[in-house]
Amino acid sequence: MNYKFPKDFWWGSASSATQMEGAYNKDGKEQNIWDYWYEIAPEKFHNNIGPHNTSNFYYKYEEDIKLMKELGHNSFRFSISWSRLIKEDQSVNEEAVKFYNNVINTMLQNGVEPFINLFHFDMPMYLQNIGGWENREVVTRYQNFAKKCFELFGDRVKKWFTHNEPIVPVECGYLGHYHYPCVVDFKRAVQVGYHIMLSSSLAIMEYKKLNQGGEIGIIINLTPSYPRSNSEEDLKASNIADLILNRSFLDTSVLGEFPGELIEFVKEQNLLPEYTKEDMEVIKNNTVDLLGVNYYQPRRVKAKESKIEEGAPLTPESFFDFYDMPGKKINPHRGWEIYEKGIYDLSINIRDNYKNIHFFISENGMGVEGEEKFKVDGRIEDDYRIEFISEHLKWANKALNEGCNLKGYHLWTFMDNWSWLNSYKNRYGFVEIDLNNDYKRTPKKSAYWFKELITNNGF
Ligand code: BGP
Repeated sequence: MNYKFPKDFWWGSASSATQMEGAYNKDGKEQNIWDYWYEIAPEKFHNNIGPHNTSNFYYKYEEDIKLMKELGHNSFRFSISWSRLIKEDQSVNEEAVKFYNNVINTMLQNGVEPFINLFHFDMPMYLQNIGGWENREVVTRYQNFAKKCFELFGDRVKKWFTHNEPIVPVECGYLGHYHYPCVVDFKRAVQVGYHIMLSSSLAIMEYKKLNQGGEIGIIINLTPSYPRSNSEEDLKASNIADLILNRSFLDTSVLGEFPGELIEFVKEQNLLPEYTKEDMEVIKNNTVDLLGVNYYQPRRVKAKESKIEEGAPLTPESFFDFYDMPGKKINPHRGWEIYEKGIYDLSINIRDNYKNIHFFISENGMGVEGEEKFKVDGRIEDDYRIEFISEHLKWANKALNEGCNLKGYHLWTFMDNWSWLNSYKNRYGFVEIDLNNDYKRTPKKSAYWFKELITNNGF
């Protein structure tokens, strides 16, 4: 064996409430932005498949958790649906409490540790209607939701995460048209980003008060920024991309402060959000215990060359251009670059610049369209996924050997799930879902390969 991992390494996978639960309007669940958006614009979703048609974990969680155990997983990250747990009148939905208790207890009975995330892009519609993350009141409502989750489940759950990919609601919802409310407005986006980070610190504060003996962190998608060249202009462009898209979230979570350079930039561009000194103190005093890092692709950057159209709104991309590096490896289905060494580079960055905090790869994965064509005797032979995972793990292993505090690896995702605008176009799971046959679960070849890897704790 060439690549050995430490004892107690966290092996497993991740998913999120909206993407896997189903039962979108059952047992007291209220609407979130995805349910609403699908209702008003179903044509935006690939093949018109919305969040109403997910893998039905709500009804099949026992079968799924047993399968996780059979496949050797020791941990699984999922999220609690805010709009399922807390009703518009702010009371707790007891049906939801029952469901999440059942899930957590079943996981513990099967030796699969629950890692719970509190926000995975799923703002309740009753809160979006009062401004969503733009409204400071929603930050307080999130703080109450987080506290309630700790009180209800924290006796058994010892790994908590405040947010998944805090940049995404900002970038896709307020700097693009990929998440509701589809606004392009840099100033509003900065306010949203600031409030999300504040909400994270407030949740950490609540967690610490309860002294439940677990750990709390955040999950950030790090896209290491690589400049086209070492020219001053390219380096500057790459630095600004890193500052806005990575460090806004990473520095704040781990070091308790927004980078000075970022504050300067925001002031210069007249983008300063509304904030208070008290809130900045909360951010300073409530940093994370651990970090989840989602890694899919790097960001190749060059100095701005393209012209900004007259009247076009200001966005982060007003300050840099993407560099289409010749010869780069691409996943043709998702269009994302595959650059395995990125996992090593970001690990070294965390070791050297972020207190060598302990972290794990909380998402990494390969979305593939049309996987049925790889079926042999009823099983998808996804050798490309095995190669993808093992090539990333080789670099993760090197990072470990060089002193990085890496604690685990979770694949996105356990079973094929519904994904935002792409619905089921690209499949990521260890386990195939048959949409035409009551969401029947069938493990792919990679699931058995991964099982063996976990059994040997290496490959
Ligand atoms: C991450 C999200 C996941 C998941 C994944 C794959 O950014 O945390 O929710 O969707 O990306 O992306 P996609 O499904 O868009 O291909």
